[in-house]
Amino acid sequence: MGFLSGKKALITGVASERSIATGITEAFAREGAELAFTYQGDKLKSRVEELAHAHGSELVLPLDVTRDNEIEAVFGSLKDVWGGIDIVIHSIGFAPRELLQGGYLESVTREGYALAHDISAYSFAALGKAARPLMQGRDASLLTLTYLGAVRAVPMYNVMGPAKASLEANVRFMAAELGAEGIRVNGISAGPIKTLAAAGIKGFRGMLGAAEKMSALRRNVTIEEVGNTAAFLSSDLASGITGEILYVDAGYNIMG
Ligand code: 0WD
Repeated sequence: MGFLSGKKALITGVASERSIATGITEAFAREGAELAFTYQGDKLKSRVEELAHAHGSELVLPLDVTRDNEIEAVFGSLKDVWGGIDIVIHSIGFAPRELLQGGYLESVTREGYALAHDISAYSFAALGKAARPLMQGRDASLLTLTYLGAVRAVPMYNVMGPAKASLEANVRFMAAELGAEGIRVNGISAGPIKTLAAAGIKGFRGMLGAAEKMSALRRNVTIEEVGNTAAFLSSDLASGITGEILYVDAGYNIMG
């Protein structure tokens, strides 16, 4: 029996077989969680359905996190089918591509800044708000994915830096508020991994190369490693951990 057996988990952010959310799905399925998925846009529907079916799940729902009615519909469906929910995985981030090249002040715009923060940071609070009533009395967990650019001025990460800083502050504020209800809130700060979102960052190869050369383990991390950590953090094995940002970066952030 896996350490997530009996847990009902919603996984967002599957966009391809390389997505971090795909690595999380594999680990969750192996550990016995019951899964539901969301997809953004019709183009991704069949891909996410395929992954869901491979893990015995029929619960695949559309979700663009900029739309309140879609967030409401997702949790409405989960309430109908499951009654409640134990785990939400927020693996969503976005900034307009033009803002992820050149200098920060050179590229940033009011609209781009607002959109990056809406999709990458506010959406975690929005999912937390909607999930909260379904998580009562269940030792539940909310988990998001962040990056070192939240706390360091990583070149080219630009507007995503402030957006991830906001996301990490959300982890702390949400953890403080939801703790009394037995709901834990954490973030995983992953090292660079080649995914669709990462391909949008100019100079991403350089980030991968630097991590490989400079991390304590002298290599990059995999979606399987992030998936295993997500499974642990979302499980009752991590019952004493909340409000935390856990680095899964092969020890890059500790190096001088
Ligand atoms: O190096 C990396 N890949 C790292 C990623 C290092 C550290 C953290 N992360 C974070 C990302 O910032 C993001 O928060 O992990 C999370 C997942 O990213 P990923 O797995 O690297 O990227 P990807 O496979 O592209 O999935 C992110 C997905 C989107 O994919 P696309 O490529 O279509 O933009 O986020 C989803 C979408 O599926 N997404 C949305 N979902 C709902 N509503 C929205 C939206 N408005 N916008 C993007």
